[in-house]
Amino acid sequence: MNFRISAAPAASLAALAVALCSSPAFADEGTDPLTDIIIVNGARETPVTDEIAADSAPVVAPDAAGLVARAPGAALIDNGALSGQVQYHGSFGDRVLVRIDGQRFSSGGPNLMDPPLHYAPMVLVDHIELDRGVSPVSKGPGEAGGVNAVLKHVDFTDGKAFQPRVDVGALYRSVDDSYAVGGVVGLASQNWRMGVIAAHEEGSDYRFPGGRASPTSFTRDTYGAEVGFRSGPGELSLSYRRQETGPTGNPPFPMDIVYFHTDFLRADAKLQLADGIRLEAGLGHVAVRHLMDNFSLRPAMNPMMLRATYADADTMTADAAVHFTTGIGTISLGGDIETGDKQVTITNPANPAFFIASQNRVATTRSGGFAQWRGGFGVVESEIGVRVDHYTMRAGAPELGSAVPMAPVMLANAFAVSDRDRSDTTFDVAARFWADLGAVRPRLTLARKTRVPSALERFSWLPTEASAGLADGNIYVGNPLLKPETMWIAEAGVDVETGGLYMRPTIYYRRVDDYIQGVPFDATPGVIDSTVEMVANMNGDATPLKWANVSAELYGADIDFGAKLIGPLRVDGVASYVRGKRRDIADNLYRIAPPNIRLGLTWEVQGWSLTAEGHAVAKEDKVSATNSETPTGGYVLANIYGGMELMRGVRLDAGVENLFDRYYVEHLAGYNRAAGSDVAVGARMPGTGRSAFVRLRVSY
Ligand SMILES: [Cu+2]
Repeated sequence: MNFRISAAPAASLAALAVALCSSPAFADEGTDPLTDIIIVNGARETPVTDEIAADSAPVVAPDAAGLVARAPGAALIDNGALSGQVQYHGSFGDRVLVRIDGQRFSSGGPNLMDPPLHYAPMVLVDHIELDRGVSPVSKGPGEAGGVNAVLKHVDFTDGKAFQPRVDVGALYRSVDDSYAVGGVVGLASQNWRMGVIAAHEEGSDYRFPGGRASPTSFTRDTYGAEVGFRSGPGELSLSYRRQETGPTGNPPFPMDIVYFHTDFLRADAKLQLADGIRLEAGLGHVAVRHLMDNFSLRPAMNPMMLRATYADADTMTADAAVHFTTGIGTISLGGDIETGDKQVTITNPANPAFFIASQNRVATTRSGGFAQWRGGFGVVESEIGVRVDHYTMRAGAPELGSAVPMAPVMLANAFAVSDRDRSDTTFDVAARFWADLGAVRPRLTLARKTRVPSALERFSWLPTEASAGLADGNIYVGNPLLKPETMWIAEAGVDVETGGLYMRPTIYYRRVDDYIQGVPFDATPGVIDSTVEMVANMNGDATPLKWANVSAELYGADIDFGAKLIGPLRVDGVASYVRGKRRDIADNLYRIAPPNIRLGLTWEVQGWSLTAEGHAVAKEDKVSATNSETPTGGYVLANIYGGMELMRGVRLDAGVENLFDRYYVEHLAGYNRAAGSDVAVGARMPGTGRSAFVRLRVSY
C-alpha cells in the first residue's frame, strides 16, 4: 500500500527512509520545511505533501499516473497505455497541476494524448510529490492538488573523489507482454554530478477475459543527460531529455499516436546570497512534435475519411524566487513567465488539397508573481500565499486547403474576422495550516484557485472531438467569451499515528464558479439550423456541445489507514469518495471516480514482504447526462505481490494482478472507438485480465 507508517520513533524512521530509498534526489530536500521525512516503507510525508516512492506499489503500467492514482482522493483517467491522466478530488485535465522534475509545460495533443505524466515513464521515476488538497501558490497556478514526478537523478556526494552512481531497473508484465528497461548512470563528487538517463519500453495489445483490446500496443524511448556543479554558496544544473513515443493505441479517441518527439531543456541555479537569503532561478524549454492518425493502428476507412493530424507545442518558462529566512519564518517572493505556441493541422494523406490549420499560430503568455509566508504561531504551522497572473491568448486566422468543403470554410472565414485576442488577470490565494500535537496532527486548507480557459476551449472554431481528453464522443466548439474558472476550496483532515495504528481522514468541499463545461450548442439541440451543427453532423454528431461557464461543486472524503495485527502481519487501506454536481442544472459532473476501497494484508519480515490486496469499486450511476455518460457496475479485484532485498541495493518485486482473471470495466476508462478489436465499438474499454509481473531495481 502507499502510505504505511510504522510505529518506530521518528528519528530512526527518517534514517530508515534514507536507507530504503537511496535516492540522491532526496538529499538536498531537508532544507524544505514542507518535505520533512516522517514516513517510511515507500512513502514519506509532511502534513501537506506526500512523497510516493516509485517502487512502493505493484504498479507496472508504463506511466506514473497509475501510481498517483493509488493515493487517497486520486484516480486514473485511462485514455490509452501512455495517455493516462490523474484525477484528484474529482478534477482532471489541466485543472491538476502536474510537473516533471518541477518543470511546467503544455501538452502537444489537443486531446492530451500526451498528458504531463506521459513524460514520466515509471522505470525512470524515483518518486512522486503529491500536494495534499491544493498546491502552494509558489508552484504556479493550478486548481486541484499538485503532482510532481521526480525522475531518477545522480546527486552530489560528500567526498572530493568521483564516485560511480547507478540506478537502473527493468520490468516485465504478462498481460500485454510489455517490458521496460532504463535508469540513470553517472559520476558524482561533492562539487560535480553528471549522468545519462535512458529507457526503452514496449508492449503489445493487452488481454482481457474475452480477447484482446486493440489497438493498445505502445513503444517509447527516452534519453538524456544532466550535469550539475556546486561550489560554496552556489549550485548550477543543466539537463536535456528527449522522448520519442512511437506508434501507440488510443481506442477512446478517433485517432492513435503515430509519434511524439519531445525535447526537454532546463537550467537551474541556486545561490545563497547572504545569511538567510536564498535565490532560486530556472529556465526551461519544452518542444513537442506530434502526429496522430486514424489508419495506422486501426482499420482504415474510405480514403475520404483518412486523417493525419500534426500538433506541435512549444513552452518556454523562466522563474526566479528569493527566500528570506527570518525570525518569523520564511518569506518567499517570486515571479514566473510562461509562453506557449501551438499549432494543429488536420490533413488527409490521400488528398494534399485537404488540410485545415484548425489551431493556427496560437500564442499564449502568462506572467505571474507571488508572495508566500511559511511560519508558525504557537503550535500552528502555516503556509500562506497569494499570487497574481496575467494571461494573453491569441489565435491566428485559419488556413485551409482547396478541397475543404464549403461549410467549414464559412466557419473559418467567420473566425478570421472575429476578435482572436483575449487577456485575463487572475488572483489565487492558498492557506495551509497544520499542527503537530504528537500522535494527532490536524490540518486545514483554505484556497481560492483559478484556471483560465485553454486556447482550445476559446478558439476551436472548427467543431471536432478535441476536448483535452474528455473522450465522451461529443463534438465540441469553442467559445471566445469564456471567463476564467474560480474554485473555492475548503479541506480539513487529521493525521493520527499511535502505537501500531495510523489513519489520515480528509473531507473537502470545492465550489466552482464559471466552471468550464460543454453545454448544448443552442436552444434547439438536434435541429440542424446552424453551420456549426451542419459541420458537426457531417462529422457524426448532430448535437455538438459548446464550451460555457456553468456552476459546479465537488465534495468528498478519503482516508488511508493501517494497523499492526499479529506479529509481522499488518493491514493497510485507502478509501476514496467523491461527488461532482452542476449547481445551475440538475446534472452530475462527467467522469468522476466511483467510491472505492483498497485493502491489503501484508506479512513483512526483515528483507522481504508479501501482500494480498483486494480492491472493491462501487457502481457509478451518478453520471453526466450532458456528456452522454453511461453508468457502470461495481467489481472486486484481487492482487498479490511481494518484494525482497536480494542484496544491498538490489530489489526484486513480483506479483499477480487481477488474480481471478475477472472481467471488469473501470468507470473512468474511455469508450472504444476502434473497429477490429475484441471490444465492441462504443463499449467501455475493459480492464486488464490476469497479469503477472516482475520488477528489478539496482541502485548504488
Ligand atoms: Cu494526438
